[in-house]
Amino acid sequence: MDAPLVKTEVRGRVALLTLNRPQALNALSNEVIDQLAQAMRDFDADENIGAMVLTGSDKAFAAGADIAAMQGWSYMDVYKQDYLGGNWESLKHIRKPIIAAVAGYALGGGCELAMLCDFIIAAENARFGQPEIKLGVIPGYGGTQRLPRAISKAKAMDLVLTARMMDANEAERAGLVSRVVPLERMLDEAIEAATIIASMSLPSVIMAKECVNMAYEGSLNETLMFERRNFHALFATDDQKEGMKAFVEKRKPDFKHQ
Ligand code: CO8
Repeated sequence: MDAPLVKTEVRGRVALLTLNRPQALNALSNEVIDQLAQAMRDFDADENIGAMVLTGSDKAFAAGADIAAMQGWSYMDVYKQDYLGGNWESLKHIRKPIIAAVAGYALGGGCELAMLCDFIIAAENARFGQPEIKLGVIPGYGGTQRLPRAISKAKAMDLVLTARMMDANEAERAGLVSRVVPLERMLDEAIEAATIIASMSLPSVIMAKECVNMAYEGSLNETLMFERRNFHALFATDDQKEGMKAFVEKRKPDFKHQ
């Protein structure tokens, strides 16, 4: 049997997903994304999992969409299969938090996949870029939309139009990544962060993720109301009672995730 293109492992309440196509620097083919989407859907539905970490290899998180596969495609080929829709698009509907643990290259679709995750923890050797323009195309998986929201129009234009790469420190200064750590620390750092998230009340974690994402998707008036209504809704959970009672009683909460 062929090795899986996405390896999975469970550590406590955290699912670790590792892109596993080293010979092509984890280039994202439809097959890779199909396996990734299936694994993420399964973990999303698994009540023993509270958060996920997505990573690649030390050399590449993912060096982009699979150029070898795309090179011969016509307009009709990509239009009819709705390339980058389907399972590609489905990843944004995963409700549990996903941390991208990025080492090495995160280019093109690889950078876009990292941005689709909820936040990025980068190793010092990480390099981010949207070099599609060198191939005669443009980013097609959120690069022209998520990058300016993450790092400002000026820097996004710079990266998208010149195809230059940004190192981990520049990416942190620009706000694309939340933490930069030495390579050997990266996975532990991401798993520890995911473990903290997974220890929180799952309904409040999911609502927090939805509310932060709404900040990018609607007008301020709508999204502030969305936030307030979700805040109100959490008062219907047992975990809100437990969390606040535990604070008053000066002890750790015992969340039941309901
Ligand atoms: N697709 C297919 N194969 C790839 C890709 C890729 N994106 N990137 C690397 N590979 C392959 C190489 O062809 C090579 O294979 P082989 O050994 O059989 O020749 C192997 O991986 C190792 O790569 P290199 O020998 O090139 O390794 P280097 O260390 O010399 O260079 C680089 C590393 C700089 C990362 C270089 O490989 C590179 O420039 N890769 C392409 C980067 C790129 O242009 N990415 C954007 C792709 S386009 C894209 O993502 C489209 C976006 C639109 C939608 C996105 C949806 C995901």
